[in-house]
Amino acid sequence: MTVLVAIDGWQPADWRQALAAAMPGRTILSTRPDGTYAGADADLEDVRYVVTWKPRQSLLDRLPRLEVLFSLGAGVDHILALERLPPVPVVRIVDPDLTARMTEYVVWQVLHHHRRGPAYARQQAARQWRDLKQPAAREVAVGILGLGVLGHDAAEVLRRIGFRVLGWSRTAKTVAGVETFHGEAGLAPFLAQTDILVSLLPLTPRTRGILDRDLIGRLRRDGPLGAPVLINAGRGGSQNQADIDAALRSGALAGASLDVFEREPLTPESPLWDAPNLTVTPHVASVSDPHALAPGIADQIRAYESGAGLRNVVDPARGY
Ligand code: NDP
Ligand code: OXD
Repeated sequence: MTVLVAIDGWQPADWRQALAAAMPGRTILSTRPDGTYAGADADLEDVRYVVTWKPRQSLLDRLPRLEVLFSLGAGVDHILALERLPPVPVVRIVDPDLTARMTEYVVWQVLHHHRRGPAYARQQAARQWRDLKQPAAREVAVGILGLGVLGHDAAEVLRRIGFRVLGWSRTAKTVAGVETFHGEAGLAPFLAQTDILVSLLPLTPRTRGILDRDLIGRLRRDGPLGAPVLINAGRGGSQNQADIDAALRSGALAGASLDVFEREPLTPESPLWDAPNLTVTPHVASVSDPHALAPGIADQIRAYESGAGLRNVVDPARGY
């Protein structure tokens, strides 16, 4: 029951090593760092599990006995976009390590804008000593698009810090202390009350391009920050970068933080690098750490082989 580590863009060797430590005695094959597999078809015949980030279609087509695809990300758009999805369950990462890292990022960026980080950085560069008006957290509403595993945790921590927290999801949700909205009908009232918008949405046909000029124009405009702020750590395909750039330059957005982009890496020519009050991070809001995540994947494989069901299986029709 061989495991194949099929990774494009991250370090396959780190994952192979971490999985070998978590599943001693198991044959573990892996791709080269460019995502290609150098071995023969015969090696691949016993592959039952693929552990993957951005798998190559040509490699998946060579696995006659594949039983489960494990995504190394919480997001599975990189798998569901394949031309021929193998007819096996797709399991995504849900893990306290990944969740805690994302909550750190969201809290970091919310506080950065709330505590006037971009303005103080400019003042420091100009050697200026001047205090700026600072609202209390309770006066600021943080709206989270996507109240799933990651959105839920970030909402709870932000609420404990004192922010008013709102959340939007596809289906109705109850989260203590969080004002929840759902579906198309819930979007307008959610946006109209939001000062800092955080997107933790998966990329699906319904969420593609949702963070655009129209949505920005529906955010609360008379809030304590002067204009709304946008933070996207979900997927770049959900944002219209030209609209965000224009909104930052016109003042329709007071600031933004983007960890994900329509095309990654963001090219050196992109105007976003110079957009005012924008923080750019290179898709690192929550990295998948091999040593933290490999034991959970190994446990799932052992449970599956002993007849227990798989957890965190994605619904391809829903898209996440
Ligand atoms: P979940 O599947 O647990 O949550 C997704 C949430 O989005 C759910 O609340 C879901 O609603 C909501 N949602 C989906 N589609 C819609 C829609 N059309 N309208 C309204 N709400 C919608 O995912 P996670 O929280 O684990 O992860 C979220 C995303 O974060 C991942 O898909 C990935 O893209 C991104 N991510 C980014 C990372 C980074 O480093 N930048 C790292 C990890 C993840 P409902 O609850 O009703 O199903
Ligand atoms: C993920 C990611 O989906 O790292 O986990 O983007």
